[in-house]
Amino acid sequence: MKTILITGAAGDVGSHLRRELAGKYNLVLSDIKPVKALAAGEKSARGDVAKMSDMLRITRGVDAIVHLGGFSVEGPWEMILRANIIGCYNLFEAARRNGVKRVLFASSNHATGFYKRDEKIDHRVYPRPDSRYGVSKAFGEQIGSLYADKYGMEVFCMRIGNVNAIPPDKRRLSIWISPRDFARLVSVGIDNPNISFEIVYGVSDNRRTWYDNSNAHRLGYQPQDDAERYAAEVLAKEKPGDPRAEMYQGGNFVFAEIGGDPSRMAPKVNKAPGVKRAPKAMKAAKVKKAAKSKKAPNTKKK
Ligand code: 15L
Repeated sequence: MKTILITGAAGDVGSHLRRELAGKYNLVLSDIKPVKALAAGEKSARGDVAKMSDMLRITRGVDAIVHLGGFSVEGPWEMILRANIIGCYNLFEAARRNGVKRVLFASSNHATGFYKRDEKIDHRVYPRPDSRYGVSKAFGEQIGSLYADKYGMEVFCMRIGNVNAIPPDKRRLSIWISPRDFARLVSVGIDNPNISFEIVYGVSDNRRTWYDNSNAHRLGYQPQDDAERYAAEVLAKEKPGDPRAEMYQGGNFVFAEIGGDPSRMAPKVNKAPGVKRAPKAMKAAKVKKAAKSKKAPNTKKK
């Protein structure tokens, strides 16, 4: 039986995963806080992702790592830097030094949160993070790419939507993943022998999906759940949200801290194939540019 290290094992996602994977693998459960009530086949290994010495200790002797550890929402830069940038580097570097080839990285839908909800994106699109948190997830994917290319590690990046027993709101009807589907996806990442570097979306088979998840399916992922089953219940409880947040896949993460207008943050022209520019944002950017180019009132005429 393979021995799998799960970082961030005491968190919500880690707790779901621990329950779903019980008996399938030996689990080494790591978190900054103690992991409680260990069952047969489970070991605890306390560690802080920001400390290289801890990461070197906990990654020793495992067959694969599921890296869930870090800061899991938007936060102050210092927190994101410590837990998600330094922490993620430490994890990959410690794995490399200990000869652990396979790393599953918990990326997030917020690495691509600036895509609009009427766009369908696949694993090849350019990241469009919606937050410092989203940037840290794009960084984790890129560290993974570097370690796969340079050191031959096997890296499986999961852009996770929302792991929950039931989808909590309308946005999550498109990005929800049931705990058992998440465990199925993680098992693909652990057991598929042909992984070098892959990006997949961590979502169930949702009718309202924004993702073309064919890469996950190609690698063997067969989700069994669909958020639509809960749609009537979820929509009946949905309170009217901010219409601006509803335009973007990342929801509230998109306009937090920019004075409430995402069009102010219209991304610069990106000519990479498959990356579309949001038409309204483009219009707003043009209007702003035109306004800027007009002469200021106190400009002297010659
Ligand atoms: C995430 O990446 C977070 O870790 C999780 O807490 C949720 O906010 C989720 O995204 C989401 O977008 O629902």
